Amino acid sequence: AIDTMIPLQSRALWNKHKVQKFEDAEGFDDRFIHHVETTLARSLYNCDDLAAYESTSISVRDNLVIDWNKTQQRLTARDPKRVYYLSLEFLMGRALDNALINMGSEPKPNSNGDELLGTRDMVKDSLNDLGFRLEDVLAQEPDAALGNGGLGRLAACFIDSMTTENIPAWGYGLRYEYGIFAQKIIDGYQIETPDYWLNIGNRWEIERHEIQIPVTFYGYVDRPDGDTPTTDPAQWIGGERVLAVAYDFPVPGYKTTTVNNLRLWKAKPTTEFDFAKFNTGDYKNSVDQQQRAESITACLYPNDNFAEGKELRLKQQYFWCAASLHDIIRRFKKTQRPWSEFPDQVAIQLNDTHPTLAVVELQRVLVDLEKLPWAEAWDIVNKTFAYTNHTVMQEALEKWPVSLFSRLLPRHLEIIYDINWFFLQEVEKKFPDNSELLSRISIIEEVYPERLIRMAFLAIVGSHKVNGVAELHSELIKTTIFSDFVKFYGPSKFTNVTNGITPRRWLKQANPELSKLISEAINDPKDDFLLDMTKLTKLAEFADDHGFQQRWNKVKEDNKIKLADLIKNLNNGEDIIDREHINNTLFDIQVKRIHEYKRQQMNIFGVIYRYLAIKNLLEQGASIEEVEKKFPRKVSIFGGKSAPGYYMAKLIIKLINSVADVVNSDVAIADLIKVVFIPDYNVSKAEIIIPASDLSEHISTAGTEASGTSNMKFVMNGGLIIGTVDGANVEITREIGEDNIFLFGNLSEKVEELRYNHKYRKSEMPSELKMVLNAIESGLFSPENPNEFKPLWDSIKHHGDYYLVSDDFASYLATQELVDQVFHYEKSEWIKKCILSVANVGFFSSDRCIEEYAETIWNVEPVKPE
Ligand code: F58
Repeated sequence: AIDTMIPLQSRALWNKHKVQKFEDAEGFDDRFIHHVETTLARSLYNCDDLAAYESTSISVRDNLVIDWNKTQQRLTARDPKRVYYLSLEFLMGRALDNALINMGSEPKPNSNGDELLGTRDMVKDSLNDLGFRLEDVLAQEPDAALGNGGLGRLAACFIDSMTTENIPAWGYGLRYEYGIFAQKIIDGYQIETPDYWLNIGNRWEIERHEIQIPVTFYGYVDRPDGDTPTTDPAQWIGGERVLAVAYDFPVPGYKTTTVNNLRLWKAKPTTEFDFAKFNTGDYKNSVDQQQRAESITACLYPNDNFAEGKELRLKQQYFWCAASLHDIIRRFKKTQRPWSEFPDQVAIQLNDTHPTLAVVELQRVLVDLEKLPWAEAWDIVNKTFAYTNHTVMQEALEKWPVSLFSRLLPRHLEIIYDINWFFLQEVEKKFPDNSELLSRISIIEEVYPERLIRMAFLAIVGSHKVNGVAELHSELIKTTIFSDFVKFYGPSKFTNVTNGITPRRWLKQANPELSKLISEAINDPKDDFLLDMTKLTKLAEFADDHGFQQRWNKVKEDNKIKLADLIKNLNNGEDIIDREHINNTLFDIQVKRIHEYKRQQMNIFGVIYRYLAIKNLLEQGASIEEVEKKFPRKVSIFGGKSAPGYYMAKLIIKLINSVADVVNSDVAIADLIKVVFIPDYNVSKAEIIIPASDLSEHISTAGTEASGTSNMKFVMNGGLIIGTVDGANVEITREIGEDNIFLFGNLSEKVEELRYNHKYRKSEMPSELKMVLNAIESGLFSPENPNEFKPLWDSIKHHGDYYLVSDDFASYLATQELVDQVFHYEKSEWIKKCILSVANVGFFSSDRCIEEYAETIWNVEPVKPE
């Protein structure tokens, strides 16, 4: 039932003053000036770009909020099943441009009636008339960088697609005051500086003062009826209490008026007062202690594929799970349905194991507070949750010490023990007398000096479906880390949903010129292909068309110029890239978090090899023209952050920058190679970098990259890929065709054997790699400190080469040679490959991905606006 707080006789008045969206330029101008003068208290005489950004954002937000309210009213009336996507990270990037693209429902004729204008173009013209350039206005917005990498960006693409698909969905996360750190490069080293993204306020969020949820930590468990079993209701008497305040971010969908909600929690002190402290005159201390509540949501942990076992991190997780579940349950209870219907109304998706405590918290609420029998409660829990795994790497799998749990969450620990006890009973029943299996599959790892809780196992046991994020990865989790669970549950609990990306941000917004060329070519003036990417297949008809190829290439060249401009700006106005030859310079890009498994070290070794080979040819008396035939022009572009405590990753960054210094200043090689490290890679830089690539590198050791999603972004933007047979590269190959991708290296089936060979020194290092390592060891790139990069060569030569660089290096170089050949001597073939790739990239839209989740895991239906 819709809220009826306003008396019936007052409603007419409300309806008479119904707030309206702006629909045209007039309406926008009006709203814009209104907000400049009232909300911002500025005027025509002191409105700068920042004020224009703020006023535009508030005006756009007004429209979104009107549709947001309508969406919520519709859902309250229809009360469908809802999806809750729990993610500790939402790497949203900027909101304004995306909102302008998404909310532009139907393009309308401009004032002369001679052109169809979407909302973005209309606002652009309006801002022009008002004295501003849209580009400058958009650039004022700081990135919302509440995530580390792929996992956080996936969550952002998913809420875009869930809204576009009209799925009743909520995102739940934390409102960190500090997002991922900003990266500075000083003398070639990464320096981290805090990202206080709220510095200029945040015009997109709506603070819900009225939604404040108390969350408890520490304390003890009380059993009112004496020594009852732990599966009976108990009372948790908490120690510390903090409040979770809701901050809402409206999420627009493309070509729909559905607006969903991303709800992020901020921690703040309760208003409870410590009288004991106050009475002893310790007022200041008592206030200070309360103030510490805020530290819970102060900071995003900056690790990528590494689990940090800090108490504050576990506090973040519980704080967020408790608040979100409370909110979900409150919404469910409004409808007065019986608890048995909870799983028909609620689907909760766990984005990795970070929200696994929600499983335990729901069981606690049902048993302790709602007094449901254990088994009945557990059945509800199990039907409600599903879990997505994003990695097979041991160091990234969360395990929490039992001792920490017993202090911070004593009742939850009891419940986990009971969940495990019932689970192991079932295992024992199915596989009697198999104590090895029991200890392998147990949620509790019995290791000295302390017992650990395996969160992934808890997530599996608490969920009805577990999915990997690409086919290869979903197979690997079944045969490696979760194989015992497949034995016990059978294979049907495990499934695959290959990742996807939103074409609104990653094609239309990042690459407007390519998007325009496509919509013209396939005769789709209203950009419906952004909803139905199968329409792109029509592009294949133009793959051989010489004129079309030239227009295609012109778009690429313009994007490369824009990237060259960005690089110039970041380099204090000094140009690194030779503008004259930009079209026949291959832009070779690897941008992603820096990690040994992603093998940026192999890429830079490849660059070093090329440099040494060129120097050798020149020394043997070859002319630069002759050398260029063998090693045509190439710029190697890197970007990405290292976790602050990840020594090897930081050393790789330093090596890239040191190589850049030597190579870029070597006049003898006459611009044949340039090396660029772009500092502070983030979403808004990605939107400039990705459309400019000729070739991008996705070269992880086979079996280590769960999916990768930037590989999809690069293909969607008309770039080719050099990659290993890993993650989603496999399916990209299947979709776009193996002629259109440069694959190399060992397959994942071989990895174990190769590692074994290294261990027993049965493998040879290829001569090219020897040459590279010798050069590094000679101090060529660190003359003042020849041993600076010792850990890098040691890890290959003496520590077993875990990431198998020496096994893949030769085929990597050979494949790079092939790349040069096609790019420089068969350019038309190259462009054809790019066009065919885009024509067949449709599968990787996150819309397809969300449809799969909705059908096979969530069992939810869209609710379309009337
Ligand atoms: C990434 N994981 C995978 N984790 O590495 C990548 O292959 C995949 O495409 C992507 O997820 C989406 O499925 C990832 O980004 C993290 O950043 C975690 C952050 C929190 C700590 C543990 C790692």
